[in-house]
Amino acid sequence: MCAAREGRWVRRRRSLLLCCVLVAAWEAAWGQLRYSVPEELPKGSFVGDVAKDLALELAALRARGARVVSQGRTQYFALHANSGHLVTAEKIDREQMCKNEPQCVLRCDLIVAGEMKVYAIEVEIKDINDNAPSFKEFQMEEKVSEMAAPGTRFSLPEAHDPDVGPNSLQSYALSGDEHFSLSVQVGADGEKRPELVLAKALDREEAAFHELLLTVSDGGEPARTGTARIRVVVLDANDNAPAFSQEVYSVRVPEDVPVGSTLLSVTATDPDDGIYGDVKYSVRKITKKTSMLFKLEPDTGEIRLMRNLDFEAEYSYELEVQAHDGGGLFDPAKVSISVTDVNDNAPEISVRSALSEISEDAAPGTVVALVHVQDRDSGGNGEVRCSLGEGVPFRLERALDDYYSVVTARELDREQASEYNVTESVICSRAALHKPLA
Ligand SMILES: [Ca+2]
Ligand SMILES: [Ca+2]
Ligand SMILES: [Ca+2]
Ligand SMILES: [Ca+2]
Repeated sequence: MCAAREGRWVRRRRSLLLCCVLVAAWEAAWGQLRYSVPEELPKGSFVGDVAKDLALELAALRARGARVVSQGRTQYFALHANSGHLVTAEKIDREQMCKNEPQCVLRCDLIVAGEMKVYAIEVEIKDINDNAPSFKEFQMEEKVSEMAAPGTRFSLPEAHDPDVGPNSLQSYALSGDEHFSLSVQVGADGEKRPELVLAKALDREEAAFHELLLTVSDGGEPARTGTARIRVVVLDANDNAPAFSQEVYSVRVPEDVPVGSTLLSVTATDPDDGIYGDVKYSVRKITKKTSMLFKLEPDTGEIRLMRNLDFEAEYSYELEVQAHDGGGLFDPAKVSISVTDVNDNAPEISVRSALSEISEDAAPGTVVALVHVQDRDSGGNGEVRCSLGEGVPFRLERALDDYYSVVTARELDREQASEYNVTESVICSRAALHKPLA
């Protein structure tokens, strides 16, 4: 029988065969012949010159019905009758016959029936490097938090090479990224176990994936290799606070801006993923009065006007806002809203003092009324010019800032006009440079 020699089974088989041989009173000779051939030879390849090595006559071998016998189903060897050579009868795969056994020996018997003799033959099947080391999966994924500390280890899949000795798996190598290095642990069983080591801190916002190539080599000549692609997925951590585009947002708006208008938008960005990067806006500090005028939209950062502004009542507002992400990190900013004046007030004229009557011989320049003129707008919008109507014998003189005196321009003549409504003839309007009140 030609089969793998495997410990106990081989011993049991030997004794069984020996027993049979003794019973049959055959003359047996053990282990006299031993050959060595590489695996995977084509059928009919030369193994050994049996006739020569046993010093048997070729003619006698043929005449006495010599043959090679294996007990298993497969006959791996045959005797070439013309040459007396032992040849392969099948292609032999060492990996299939002997798996990881360091030595693979097949046995068969040469039986010379005419002489009642049996010769045991051992054929060692030598390994050739006909298998490349390989991984079960060519593509794999490893998930690593961006907060993982350098030095953290992650197990990698092991490769397998069914060849033995130097033709089997010898080394691993990793390429692709400076963030990772390779460590190979050798177990008590001598197995090499590759591990991924985090060499440099990760940042998902910088690189969310890392593509690595794990290569395994055997020690054959030439060496064969196998590869596996490793995709490291970096898991997000909330390592970024939202950041406003400006520390202070300033805006100037006219006091007549319509209610509901968006006055400005504050914007913050957060490069994290999912809720860690989801920015919402809120008011951090505001007076009660200001809070009734402005509304901050939590999703967009828009600040909208809720009530009419009035420059004359208040022309500047300040509030503090903040942007926060879903992980509790935030950033504050200041908002300054300045209200600009619009010409929305008409001058108000009031008579502070007036004579109810005057003698017609009063000297020109006699004061008959004191008029106060006020415009609640400021600057140019509050500048007022006053005059008197046509055809009255009075003129207007500026008395003090907002005060005007109405004085007689010439001598009066009671016979021509006995009564004047002086205060009604005072006309005030905005300075010519500014648009008239709508
Ligand atoms: Ca190999
Ligand atoms: Ca092999
Ligand atoms: Ca992050
Ligand atoms: Ca964040």
